[in-house]
Amino acid sequence: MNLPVEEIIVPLDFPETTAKLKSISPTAKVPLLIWDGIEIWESLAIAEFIAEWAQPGEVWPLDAEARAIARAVSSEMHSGFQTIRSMCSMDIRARHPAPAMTPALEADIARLQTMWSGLRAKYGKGGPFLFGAWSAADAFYTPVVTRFRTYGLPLTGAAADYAAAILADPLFLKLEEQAKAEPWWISYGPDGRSSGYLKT
Ligand SMILES: N[C@@H](CCC(=O)N[C@@H](CS)C(=O)NCC(=O)O)C(=O)O
Repeated sequence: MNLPVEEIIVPLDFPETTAKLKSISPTAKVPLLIWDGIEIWESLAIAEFIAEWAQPGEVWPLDAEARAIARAVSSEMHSGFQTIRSMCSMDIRARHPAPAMTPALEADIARLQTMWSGLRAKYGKGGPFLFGAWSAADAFYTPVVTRFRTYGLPLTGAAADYAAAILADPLFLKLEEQAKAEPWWISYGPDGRSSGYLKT
């Protein structure tokens, strides 16, 4: 699609982060898309806004059933998976030991295993992504895939193949390069989060 966008990156977890976010975003959170003076917050709303401009099939699957399911699993991500999100913060370039397994974390992992393998089996014939060709559902699940790698969490079969396909995708590899080039570090420990700039 190659939309002409300019990125403003706000490093999270610094003392000045909230003030910076408040100065550009009504919710003091990212992502936020500003397009022709319209401010759109919330990742799902951003995906829908872009889908209205894109060619059919570029953002959501072409098939009506697959499109409805893609929206359902994207909403499920948007509002759920609180345990894996809070216990395994996204950190593309780091590798951490897996946190101690709890029933809630186990349940998140089991649901992702079942969802990804089920979608691949039912809708995945035309390519390596959840609905075959890339869709916004993959954008919602890419951060989750990276958590499986960062924390060495278990995945098997078609779900593991899906995660591998995401991590080998050229667009993800570009994102990973950008993450590796970030000049700051963030650490999550028992005493909370700390951050700083790497020495050059
Ligand atoms: N429901 C929102 C969630 C936005 C959100 O929680 N963003 C986090 C980063 S993933 C954030 O900006 N946090 C601000 C902070 O940690 O100071 C969406 O999907 O867009």
